[in-house]
Order: sequence, then C-alpha cells, then structure tokens
Amino acid sequence: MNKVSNAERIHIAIAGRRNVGKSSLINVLTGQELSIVSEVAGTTTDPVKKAIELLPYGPVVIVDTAGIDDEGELGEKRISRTLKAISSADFAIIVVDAREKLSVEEKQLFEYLDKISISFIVVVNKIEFGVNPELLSELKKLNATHFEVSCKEKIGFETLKVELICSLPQEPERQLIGDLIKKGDVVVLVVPIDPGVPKGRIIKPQAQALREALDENTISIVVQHTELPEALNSLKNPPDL
Ligand SMILES: Nc1nc2c(ncn2[C@@H]2O[C@H](COP(=O)(O)OP(=O)(O)OP(=O)(O)O)[C@@H](O)[C@H]2O)c(=O)[nH]1
Ligand SMILES: [Mg+2]
Repeated sequence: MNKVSNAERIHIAIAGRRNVGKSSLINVLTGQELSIVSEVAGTTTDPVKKAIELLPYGPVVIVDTAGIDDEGELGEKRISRTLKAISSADFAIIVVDAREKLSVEEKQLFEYLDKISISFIVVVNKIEFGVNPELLSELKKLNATHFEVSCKEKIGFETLKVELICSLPQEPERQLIGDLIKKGDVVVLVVPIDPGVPKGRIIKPQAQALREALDENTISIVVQHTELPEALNSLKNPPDL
C-alpha cells in the first residue's frame, strides 16, 4: 500500500548555475549525502533522480541537474538535458548565490519556467557571506518567492521545508478500489483490526476503500478475515469484489 512508483511521485527539479550549491541543498534537505558536492564547477553533469520521503509531504523524486551556465559543446548538451529534466518536472527549485546579481542564464531560466508553466521557488544560498541587495530587488521585481539559506551553516531550512511543502502541487488522491467497482456490485471488504490501531478507529486506506465502495453505491459487507468464510457462504453468488 505504501509503495509508490517513481512515475507517480511529484518530481522536483533543482536547477541553477554551476557551483551555487544545488547538490548541497539536496543533501541538507534530505539529511543524506545523496549528491556529490565539490568546489569544482560542473560536478553534476547529468540529471540525477533520487526518490525520497519529504516529510510530512510524502514521497517525491528530487532531480539534481547540471549548471545552466555550462560551457563548450559538451556544456550545451548538458544544458539541454537540464532543461529537459526541468520541463518534465512538476516543480522547480532555482538555487542562486546570495553574493551575486542574477545572471543572463538565470533570467532566461525564469522566463523559460514561466513559459512552460512550471511553478518554482528561488533558494538564495551561501547567505553567511551576506545577501546582495541588488539580487533581492531583482527577485522582487520578478515576483519570485525566495528563501535565504546557508547549506554550509544549515541556516534557513525549517522555513524552507515548510514553505516548499505548501508550494508543491497537491496530488489528486488516487482511487484504491473505486475504478474496480460499479453500482449494485456486491463487495466484501476484509478489514483486519491491527492491535496497534487505537480503539474505535480504522486506518486511512481502509476508511478510503469503504468510502469509495459507498460512493459507487455498491452493496458492501465488511468483515474481519475470521468471518470471511461465513460471509461468503451467506451470499447466493460470489461477490463482484
Ligand atoms: N560557503 C558556502 N559554501 C557552500 C554552501 N553551499 C555549498 N557550498 C559549497 O559550494 C561548492 C559547490 O557546491 P555544490 O553543491 O557541489 O554545487 P552545485 O550547484 O551542485 O555545483 P555543480 O554540480 O558543479 O553545478 C562546494 O564547495 C560546497 O561546499 C554554503 O551555504 N556556503
Ligand atoms: Mg552539483
């Protein structure tokens, strides 16, 4: 029930110029050394996907990408892969260096995201050196929501996480059984009562399945597995589900 395939997870692309701290941000956000970090510009060369649990939101895929200011023929190929990874994501985090103004590539990236209608937030990283006021006024002009952090000093992450989760697209709730049943079907729901579940409660997927069975106007019989044989024997015909 908890297994969610990568294709079903929300994809969050992390993009920006080389060396701004994209891979560092992923490591701090996840609390794991998932991505290689180094002072050499161009460390991440290809989009790297990592399936993670972004608590309390749930399962997501984070996509680390190569810098949007990469150079040379190979650099151009990397940029086009980065843009492809961004365009197939559901949301983007654009990382910028707190000391610098926006570069041409960054401005073009914001335009690109607007054009392809991908929501994003801006993370201003390396704030322990101070924040460039011109950068802030540029971001304000662009109406870009930004958060100030230091991946090195691990500053600003509580707010960033909360706001990131609020900004993510909400997944439409997937149906558990609703698309398997129709009006008038006889449905037997076997609901095991786990000793860990508090008295008077049933767990969320069980409640959701029951609700879907009722919404579809089925004839639902709810039993524990111990009463299942008796329930089946009491039916004239085998149940539809
Ligand atoms: N001072 C400081 N350095 C940082 C911070 N975040 C990252 N760095 C350093 O910046 C350098 C680049 O970090 P990465 O996370 O590899 O940057 P990146 O954007 O993934 O770089 P590429 O993969 O090369 O595009 C490393 O030396 C990091 O240690 C920060 O908040 N403050
Ligand atoms: Mg990197």
